[in-house]
Amino acid sequence: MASALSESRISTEHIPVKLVIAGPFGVGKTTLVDALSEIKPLNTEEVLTQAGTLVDDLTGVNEKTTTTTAIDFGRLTMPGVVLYLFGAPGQTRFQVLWNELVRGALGVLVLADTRRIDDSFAVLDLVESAGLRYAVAVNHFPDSPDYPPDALRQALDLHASTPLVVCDARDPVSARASLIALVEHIKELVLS
Ligand SMILES: Nc1nc2c(ncn2[C@@H]2O[C@H](COP(=O)(O)OP(=O)(O)OP(=O)(O)O)[C@@H](O)[C@H]2O)c(=O)[nH]1
Ligand SMILES: [Mg+2]
Repeated sequence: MASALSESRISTEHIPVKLVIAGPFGVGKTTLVDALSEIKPLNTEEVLTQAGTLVDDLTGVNEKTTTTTAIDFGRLTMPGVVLYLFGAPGQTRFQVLWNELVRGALGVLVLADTRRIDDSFAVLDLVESAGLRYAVAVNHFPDSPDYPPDALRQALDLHASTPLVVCDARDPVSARASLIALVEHIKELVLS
C-alpha cells in the first residue's frame, strides 16, 4: 500500500534498519508488510494447492489462497530511520532460509495468533537461539480468544521486558504501533 503514513523523504540522515517479520503459517506477516509499506511491496506468493492441505493447517484462515514462498519486502520511513521490512515464510520447511533472512537484522517482530499459540513456539525458539532482539504482536482475528496479557506472556514464555502488543495486521496504524514497540525495545537494549 502506498502509504500516506510516511510523509518524510529518505535522506542520508535516515539510518537504514533491517527488520524481519516472522511467525507461523497464515498469521498475517504478508498482510502486515503490505499494510505498512510505502513502496509497492515485493511478495513471493504462490497459490496453495490441494497437496498442501496435508501439511499446512488452514484452521482460522480458510479464506487464504496463497502462501509466501521466499520473502515479503517493504519499506517504511519514520523520523530518522528507514525501516526495511523482510517478511519470512511461515512453514517450518522454509527454515532453511532463516539464517540468510535474519543476517544483519536489528530485530524481529514475531506475529502470533491466540487461536493457535503453540504454532509460535518454533519461531520463538529460532529467534531466541539466534540471539535476536524481538517483540511479539498478537494479530487479532474476529474469533481470537482474548487472554489477559499476563496469561499470554506466560503461555509464550516471554521475558518480562519483551514487548507484547495486540494488533490488526491489516490496519496500517495498528501495524505501525507494533513496529514502534519493537524499535523502542531495540533502542532501549542498544542504549542500556
Ligand atoms: N480477520 C483478519 N484477517 C486477517 C488479518 N490478518 C490477515 N488476515 C487474513 O488472514 C490470512 C493470512 O494472511 P497472510 O498475510 O497471508 O499470512 P502470512 O503469515 O503471510 O502467511 P504465510 O506467508 O503463508 O505463512 C489472509 O487471508 C488475510 O487476509 C487480521 O488481522 N484479521
Ligand atoms: Mg506470507
